[in-house]
Amino acid sequence: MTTPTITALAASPDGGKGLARDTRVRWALEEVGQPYEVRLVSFGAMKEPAHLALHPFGQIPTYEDGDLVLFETGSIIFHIAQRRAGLLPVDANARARTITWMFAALSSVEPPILELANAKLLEGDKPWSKERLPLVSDRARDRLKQLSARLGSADWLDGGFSVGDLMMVHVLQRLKPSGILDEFPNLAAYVARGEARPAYKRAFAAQLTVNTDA
Ligand code: GTB
Repeated sequence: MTTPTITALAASPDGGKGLARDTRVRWALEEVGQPYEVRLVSFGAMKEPAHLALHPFGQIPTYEDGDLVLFETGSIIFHIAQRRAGLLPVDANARARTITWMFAALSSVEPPILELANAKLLEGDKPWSKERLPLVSDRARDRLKQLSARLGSADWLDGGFSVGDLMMVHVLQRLKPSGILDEFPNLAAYVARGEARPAYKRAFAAQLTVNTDA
């Protein structure tokens, strides 16, 4: 087996809070015990032909393993989970449900959270921003209410910890500064459970080193 290489930002705008998406890929690799290498790229280099050949949208992370080049964290993490044991259940139906949660994190939960982050970061200075923000916050809140109801008092979304939880926890982390996550104590505890995993701690520490070794 070769050692895969992922790309990450040379300097993440969050200064090492683990919110850039290489962290979720690092976490998956740590969970399955797969050693990996990291190539750091600047915002400028991501838009250059060499990186665009790996990632059509000029983003990180990418994943290279021999002849295989992948982009999109959903695809990368699914590939990692399929290759090595630990993140996907063996039972076929449980596996299908886990994959469903991974898609749910990316397709149904991440978009309203990103919308809120963008409304604050990119549109905060627009004259209509103040009026729009409550609507965008409520959309994220509504989705979390539904997720909270489904999680209930369970530790994880479907049985034991899986790639569905890994993706969901990383997606939810982005909401922390808004205070909305804390409105749902079971979801806040769910995120804290994910962050307490040794594999997460290793992934977090690795990205932090990049962002503090200037
Ligand atoms: N759908 C893609 C995936 O899941 O892989 C999205 C990838 C993506 O958006 N990557 C970002 C990127 O390359 C890096 S994470 N952006 C550059 C661009 O689009 O030109 C970026 C990031 C930084 C900081 C925070 N934060 O502070 O909250 C969150 C995310």
